[in-house]
Formats: sequence, structure tokens, C-alpha cells
Amino acid sequence: MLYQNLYIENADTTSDIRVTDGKFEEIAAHLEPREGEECVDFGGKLALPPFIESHVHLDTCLTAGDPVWNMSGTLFEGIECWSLRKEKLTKDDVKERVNRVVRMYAANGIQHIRTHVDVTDPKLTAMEALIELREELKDVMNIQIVAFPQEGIESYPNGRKLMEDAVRMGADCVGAIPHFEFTREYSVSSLNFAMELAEKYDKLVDVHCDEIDDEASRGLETLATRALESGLADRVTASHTTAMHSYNNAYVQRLMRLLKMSGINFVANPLVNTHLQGRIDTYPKRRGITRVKELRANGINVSFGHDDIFDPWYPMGTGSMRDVVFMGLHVCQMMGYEDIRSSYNFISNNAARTLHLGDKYGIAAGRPADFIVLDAKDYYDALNTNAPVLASVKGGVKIAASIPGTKKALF
Ligand code: 17E
Ligand code: FE2
Repeated sequence: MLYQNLYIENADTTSDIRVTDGKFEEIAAHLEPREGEECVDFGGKLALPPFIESHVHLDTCLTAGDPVWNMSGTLFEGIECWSLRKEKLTKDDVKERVNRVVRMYAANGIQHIRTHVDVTDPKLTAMEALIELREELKDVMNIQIVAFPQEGIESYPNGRKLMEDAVRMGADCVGAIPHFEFTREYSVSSLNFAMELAEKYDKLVDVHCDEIDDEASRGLETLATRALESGLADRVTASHTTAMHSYNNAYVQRLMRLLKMSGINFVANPLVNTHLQGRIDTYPKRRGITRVKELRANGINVSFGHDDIFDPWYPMGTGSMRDVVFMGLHVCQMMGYEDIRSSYNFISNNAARTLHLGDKYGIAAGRPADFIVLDAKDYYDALNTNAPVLASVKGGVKIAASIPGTKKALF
């Protein structure tokens, strides 16, 4: 199969891509079609490695207002609303919602998702459902599962056991929520426990870290120190880190050295944290997004996540990572020409590093033939015009495409 005339990752000139047996065979400025080879000529459109959702809670998606709406718009009321919904969870309910959401994502060119799954549930219902879905949906979506203790590890009954049970069931990553634990001591010991669990079972780590406007919330320094000392390094991710917005600059200056040394990844969630943070402020109101520009300037890996789609923490979402990038560039004030053009990295190459996709990801000969084509000439144009996904190809198979002339997806 020959895909012709594609601008690969904002290149100045077009390339042709030959796919054989589900892999990229060769990529060059011009490839002669072989006898009988099927050709698709895109006539100068943008090709990118598939989009990646590096932070979402699939188990909570599509539950907004059930049984109650989050009236204050805070993280903490969201946790209370979810606690009520959690009592009603069944495996079928989780599976039905996740199936719908995964298709929304696929239609928008996403092929990899890292999902946090709440394990503060004595029955681990959502975890069981997600483990099955990871297998059932693998032709459409690569799903990575984080064992996420929404109501705490040390502050929830049997929290440690539930975490270990979830990892034994097959979770890919270990989570934690230090800012939600009852005390600072619990916060530190929950992080130590999570890191030891990850080492014991050879898992990645992704912590909901300091998702609060309290400048005294300093789980991040503990997480980064443990990542450095244990050698887990870039296998560790700090998600949200919104307290960093409120840290004083002198502290951040010292912290940044440790963050660089540790090698950890960051995930910011610009849509959801713009909505959830600053809620107890009058004026001025803090944006509550982590310091993305400064982390990037220090060479630290950052990706962007959606975090929620229509659930107790966020009442909107269509599964489009474009909306996430669009908001992220605004709130982080990264609107320079090159910032905008290269911003697809937040939902592709940077996220691939966080998910440790290695050489399973990227448009290069010998790798799995996974890529998307957008109806635009470069990513600046794609972002600005909200360009539809003309094709999402996974393993050489077209799994999604938009209906010509519309932004609706055929799937
Ligand atoms: N749970 C949490 O602790 N934080 C969030 N942003 C979401 C769920 C969505
Ligand atoms: Fe989250």
C-alpha cells in the first residue's frame, strides 16, 4: 500500500509512505508504485504519528450529573459525587461507557490512552472491566492502566492491599494521590509505598501529584527524590502538579534542579485544571496550571491530557485532543509561531516518552504502520482550523476517517 504526498510532521516537502504487512516499509520523497499496488494520493496533507491521550479517567467518563452534579466545580466535590456513582458501578456499566468513549477518541485520531482507574473500591469493579477492555479493544486502541487510589492509599481502608491487588490483576502503572491523604506523613508514606510497589512488580508510576492550590503541597519533591534514588527515573510521571503554579519562585528554582536530575515526566491537564483550580480565590484568581513553559525550557518532558470527558470533574468533552492543546497554549501563554506549530508534540511524541512506547511509535521504516492524516498543511493550520482527521491508520489498517466535508467521523 502506498500513501502519497504527505507532509510528515510539518516537513517542508512531501513524502510517500509504503506500508507492508502492517509496518512502514519505506519512506521517501517519491516512491514508484509497484505492479498492482494500491495507492492513496493525499495531495499534500499533514501526516503525524497518532495522537496519544496520556491522562484520562475512563472509568468515570460519561457520568456527569449521575446521581448529582458538581455544583462548586471543585476537585473535592467531584470526588464526593464520584463516590456516590461508584456505589452503583457494574462491569457492564463501565464497559458500555468506555466503549463509547474509546470510539470518540479513535474518531479524533487517538490510538493510545493511559487511563487512571479508581481502586478505592473494595470490589475493584472498574479495574476488572478495564483489564478486559484493554484486550477487547486492542485493535482500535492501546490502553495503559494506572491503579489510581482516588480516596487515598493510607487514608482509605485497606488502601495498600487494594493497590497491590490491582497490580496483581494486571495494572501497568502504580498511582498515588499525596495531596488527598489525611496528613503530610501519610502523603510521604503513600509515595514510598507506591514506588516500592512499582519496583517490586516492575511497573511504571504515574502519580496525581499536588493537584491543589496549596503552595505547601510538596509531594513532587518526594516523588522526584525517590525517582532519582531508586533509578526509576523516567519511568515515573507526575500528573497535574498544579500546586507548582502557587509555589514561590525561590523554591521552584531549587526544585527545578532536582526535577531535571530525576528525569521524571509531567502531564498537565489544561482544560480540567483551568476549570477546577482557583475555586477558593476571589480576585485575582489563579490559573492553577503547572509551569509548562518553564519545565520545557529546562528540557523536562511534558505532555497534555484531557483528564475527563463528561464526568463529575468536567461537564464537557468530545474526545478531541485538539481542544486540550488549544486551551494549553492559551493558559500557558505559549502562542509563539514555533510554539503553536510544534504543539502536537504535547499529544504525540512527548506523550509517547511518558507511556514508554519506545520504537513501537513514530513514522519511521520498520515501525508499526500507525499514523494519522489531518486536513491541513501543517499543525499550525490544523490547530487553528480544527482540521478533521482524514484517516487514522493502525497497523496498516484504516480504523477511522472523517466524512468528507464534515467533521463527523466514520468509524
Ligand atoms: N480525580 C482526581 O483526583 N483528579 C482529577 N482531576 C480527576 C479525578 C479528573
Ligand atoms: Fe486526573
